[in-house]
Amino acid sequence: MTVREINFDGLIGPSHNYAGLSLGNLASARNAGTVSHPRAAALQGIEKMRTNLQLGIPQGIFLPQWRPDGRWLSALGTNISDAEPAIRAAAMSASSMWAANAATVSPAADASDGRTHLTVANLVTMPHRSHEWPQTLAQLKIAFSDRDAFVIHPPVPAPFGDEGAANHMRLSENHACRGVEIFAYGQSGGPFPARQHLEASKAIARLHCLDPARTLFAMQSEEAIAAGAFHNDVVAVANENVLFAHEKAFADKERLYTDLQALLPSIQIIEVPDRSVSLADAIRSYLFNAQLVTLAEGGMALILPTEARNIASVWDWLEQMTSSNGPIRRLITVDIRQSMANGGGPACLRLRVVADPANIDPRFLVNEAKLDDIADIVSRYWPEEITPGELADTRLIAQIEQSWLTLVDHLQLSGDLIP
Ligand code: SUG
Repeated sequence: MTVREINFDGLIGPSHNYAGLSLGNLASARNAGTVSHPRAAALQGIEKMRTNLQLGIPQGIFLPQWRPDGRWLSALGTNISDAEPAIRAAAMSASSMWAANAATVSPAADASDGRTHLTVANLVTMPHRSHEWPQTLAQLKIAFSDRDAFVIHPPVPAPFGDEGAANHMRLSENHACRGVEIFAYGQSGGPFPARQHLEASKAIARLHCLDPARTLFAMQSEEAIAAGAFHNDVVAVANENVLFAHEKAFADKERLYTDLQALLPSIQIIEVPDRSVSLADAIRSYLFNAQLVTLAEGGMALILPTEARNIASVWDWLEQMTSSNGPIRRLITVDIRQSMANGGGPACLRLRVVADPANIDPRFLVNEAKLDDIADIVSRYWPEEITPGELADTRLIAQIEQSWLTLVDHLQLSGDLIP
């Protein structure tokens, strides 16, 4: 059995648009009402997946969801043409692209029953995200259908908000061995909601059969949420024995660092001081929303959005870090501007699963050739642009539906996923 870290990226769906739906997500608010480019967005996401493949990291994919979500609209007693603009935009959102919010994953090495656990996120805080979980759950059940290897849990019940892996980190000597899991939660975010609730995180830790002695609950700092860190992965990221975090990410960092050092003596904590990179610059650049990955040649790389290169304080700090002989050796930038404009960076677009790829349904794993085919479908079917004002346009909706049907048919998943 070969356990690897596999990144499952959400393919950016044909209804990708900028509706300003996420309170507390500064990019979403800033770009509300602007014209989106779903085709370019999906192609950018595919290029990011290729970057991972070229580094020798196995790559998976989650499919976009069926939009508009007619089931959700009918449960609200309406439909896409009659719905109020905010409900219509929520029903059309392509937000499932941010796969870090699909589920929380605990690898088999951490669970007392020796299986990998996945809990689909309820995303109850934001209306447009609250109806993602049924279609996400359907995909998880197919992708991870091997019951000896995986346990899939339904969402934690409302009102306990759960936003999935975006508020969860795992530290370990290496991916395959027993780790320490950190659940970040929020209590207060100034003017913005705290989207991850402690009660949800505790429930997941219990459901995943984690060892309480190796499970930490760390509160996000109010200042970070108020500055736009609506998920903890906007201010911290971990990989194997490295924690890379902003000085102001956590309410009580001393306690977190002390607990981590006791549980994982080899830990390397790389903290970025606020005086070098302010919270505002960290959030504008998405410096921490990078994929921190282990390289085949040894050492680690940060896969960052191009925006990180454009902010001098951030890039200077990164260059200094990589020249200092620490564990992070390489900086790789990817252009995912379409997703970034809605507050979704490289780390938001992927869900990490540490498992044996042989136990996963191959329809959810990709290589270069499969990405070529998907890119071809995207180029032929995805709308070139969408203005929020045209979300009820019947021609646009027909094109979005046709795009989805063509893709799932190509991946031989139609029968299983059509809602
Ligand atoms: O939930 N944006 C997403 C971005 C999610 C980023 N994910 C992680 N940090 N892991 C959100 O706020 C904007 C949609 C809009 O405004 O149209 C949106 O949902």
